[in-house]
Formats: sequence, C-alpha cells, structure tokens
Amino acid sequence: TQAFVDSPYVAQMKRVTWLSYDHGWDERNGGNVSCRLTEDELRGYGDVHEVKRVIPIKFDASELAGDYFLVTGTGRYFKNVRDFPERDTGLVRIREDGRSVDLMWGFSDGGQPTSEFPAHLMTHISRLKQDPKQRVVMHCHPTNLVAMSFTVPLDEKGLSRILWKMQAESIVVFPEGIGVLPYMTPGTNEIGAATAEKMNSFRLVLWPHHGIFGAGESIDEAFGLIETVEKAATIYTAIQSQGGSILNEITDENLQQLADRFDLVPNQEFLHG
Ligand code: 2HA
Ligand code: ZN
Repeated sequence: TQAFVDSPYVAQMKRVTWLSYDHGWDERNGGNVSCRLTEDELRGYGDVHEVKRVIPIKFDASELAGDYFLVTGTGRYFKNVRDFPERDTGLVRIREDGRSVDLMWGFSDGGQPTSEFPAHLMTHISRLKQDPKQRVVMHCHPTNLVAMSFTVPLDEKGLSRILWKMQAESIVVFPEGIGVLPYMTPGTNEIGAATAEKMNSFRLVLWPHHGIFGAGESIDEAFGLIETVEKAATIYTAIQSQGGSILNEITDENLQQLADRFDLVPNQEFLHG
C-alpha cells in the first residue's frame, strides 16, 4: 500500500495552499481548505485506517457522519503546508454523534481542524444538497475583494454586477453571482450558518472586511472561482486608480450574449431590473 502523504489529495492541498499564499491571500494563519474524500478513495493507503485521536467539534455534523475530510489545521500557516503536510493538515472522519471527529492521519504534533471548520462543514452540507459531487470548500483573504467591501455597498446584486462587468470571464465562471454576508465574527457557528445559507444559491460568499468562501467539485473549481472574483476586483481597483470613470463598458446585452454563448442561465434577478 501507499503512504497517504504521497496521495494526489495531499499533493493538491500542498499546491493550492502554496499558490494562495503566494498570491498574498493567506498572511500568517489566514485561510483554510477542506476536501471531502470517500472510503473508496482511501482504500489504497495503508496509514489512514486507524483512529489516532478523537477530536471534539463545536457543532452537530451528524448529517456528514462517516464522511472523511482532509482539512488544514487551526493556527497553521498556508506558507508551511507544502513542507509539513502531515503536521499542518489532517484527515478526519465525522463520528456518528456528529460532535466529534476521528483523526485518521496528520495533525502529527497535536493539531486540530481549522477554526472555521463549522463554516466548512455547514457549507459542505448545503452544497451537497445542490450538487452531489460537491467536494471542496476554500477560504482565504484576497486583497482587492476585501478592499472593495469597504468602498462598494454590501449588496449582492450591485456587487455581482460590478464583478461581472470587470471582465468577460466573470459571468461565465460565476453566473449565479456572489453572496454577501453582513460583517460577522469569524470562527463562530453563526457565521458558519449564515455562510451555509448563502451557499444554497451561490458558490462564492463574501465575508466583508475579511475574505471569501468558495465551494466546488474540486480544488481547481473552488480556487478558480476565487481567482476569477479576485481578478475582477483587481481590475476594479486598477480602474479606480486610473481615475474611476468608465468610458467603455460591458453592457447588460454583452452579459446576455456571454451567457448564450456558453449555455448558461445567469442569475435573472441580478442581470435584469
Ligand atoms: O484560519 O482565516 O477566518 C484563519 C482564518 C479565520
Ligand atoms: Zn479568514
């Protein structure tokens, strides 16, 4: 059998945490990622079938009982995951009671899942109802988008439309737009529940003055959503630094043409009216 540290799952985790850090979106211990794995996918690895420790969690995840998650650790730095995956990430299985997890691999120096684990698990629950192939939740602190949360009204429709109109890619990548929470305290079950509620209709949720949550069927999808939103926010920021007046624009008609070309149904409430 193979060692789990050499699996493609750990490889992807190392790559995405490094990339996100390198983009400047994960200072110190900022950011967290979780990836749902199935028992089938873990069968070939010899070192993930014994419970190493039981770790309590702060909300009831019994809906996900038996599911496995590879997740970054609380207090750990994205910058370091590439070099210390077995210390800074862990593979956990949700226990039947939903109030604790079995540690199957990793967190080798006594670590625990991210402080945002409730938000991650609640998001997985929401997204799984929309998409049975849902796998990955990612949180990070993309600079230009966070900056926009200070200067643009915190209104889902308005913000989504600005981001859609910053580049032709945006509406193709997130046709449903982006969900927006009010400012809330991170690490709480309340922000977790509010995020998960938005995740019923979006795959991206902005936490004003803090960061973003992205969800998808793969690490590439979750990261790709965040990258695309942050690129739009970067263009917006460049426009403001060039004086802010828009002489030429992507029109509503152009947005509809993009949607038609790629066979997408964009959020009608955001596109019209
Ligand atoms: O994991 O980013 O929101 C640290 C954070 C909390
Ligand atoms: Zn954060």
